[in-house]
Amino acid sequence: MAQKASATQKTAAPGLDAALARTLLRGMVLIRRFEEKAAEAYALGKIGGFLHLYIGEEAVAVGATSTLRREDYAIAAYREHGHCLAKGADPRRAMAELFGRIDGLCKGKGGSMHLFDRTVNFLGGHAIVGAHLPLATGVAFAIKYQGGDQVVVCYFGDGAVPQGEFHEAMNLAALWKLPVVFLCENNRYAMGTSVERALAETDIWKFGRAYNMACEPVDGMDVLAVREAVGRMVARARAGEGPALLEARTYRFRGHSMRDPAGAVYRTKDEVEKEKQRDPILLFRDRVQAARLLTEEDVRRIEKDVNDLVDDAVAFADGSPEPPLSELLTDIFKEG
Ligand SMILES: Cc1ncc(C[n+]2csc(CCOP(=O)(O)OP(=O)(O)O)c2C)c(N)n1
Ligand SMILES: [Mg+2]
Repeated sequence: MAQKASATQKTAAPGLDAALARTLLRGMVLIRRFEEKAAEAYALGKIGGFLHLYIGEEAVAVGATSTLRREDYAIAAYREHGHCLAKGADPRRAMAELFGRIDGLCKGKGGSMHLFDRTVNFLGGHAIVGAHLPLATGVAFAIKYQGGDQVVVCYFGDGAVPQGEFHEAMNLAALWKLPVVFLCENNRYAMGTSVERALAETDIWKFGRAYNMACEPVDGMDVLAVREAVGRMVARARAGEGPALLEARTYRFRGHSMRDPAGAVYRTKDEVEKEKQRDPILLFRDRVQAARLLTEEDVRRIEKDVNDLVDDAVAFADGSPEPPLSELLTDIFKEG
């Protein structure tokens, strides 16, 4: 009995039970492992083009998605493997897309920056910084126009904030009370440019005030904090109370892309090491173990299951053929 009481106390998160702890931990471990394997495959020349890793930021996509229904929408920029997997995409088809193979989510024609999965309402994967924010507002407009009750979560980086599209999208969303949650992943850099060098106001959440929308910062390394904040904003949006801007403070442990593997030119070693102490997976793992929601054995099993799943995804991608020449002119928008 005494043990039970102390376990409840240490949980310190209302509604967190073993099943939810498992789901959140597994979701983050899956993204981490998927990307570690993708980095290996990239080094082996199996993935062409760019590859931007989300490692370090997993708590944002997993915490946010845990508040969504399957029919809700998510839309993201080009560092989107995590958001796509969190929304429920099949890791095999996601990996095959990175490999440029026919069984990929977009038949191998989109690649790493253009994952898209209509079956789970994941709307991309957008490589032009800031360009998907007006799309998110447009989707939210369509939902309202059609009388639906879905919500859109729009992930974007700090690098999109000085863009005009950010402000246009926020203004219309607020003016028309649209069901969209703008979720800025502030990892403090846009390629090699720090937010201090790019933004007149570095507390990004405060831009929400200018557009009369709910806004606040949230610890992006704490999956439960993200879940709590996004959950509240999603509930408001679903109830017709309009959009929100959240600033998740996070950090990418790797460089901008595989062409800048460590991001060592514009960040100090000390800074990176300090941030790694706040690894969202380790923090959450320790927390749920301390609260006795999961045992060490449970954690090991989750890691093993995920490793097997990702190995299988790589084998699937490897075995999938390249798109045939006949696919060259399909899926292309053409008027008239
Ligand atoms: C309109 C536009 N300008 C410039 C670029 C080149 N570019 C690619 S990624 C990037 C940085 C974006 O940083 P951020 O939005 O913070 O996302 P993060 O990479 O940190 O996830 C830039 C400037 C681009 N893709 N689109
Ligand atoms: Mg950034």
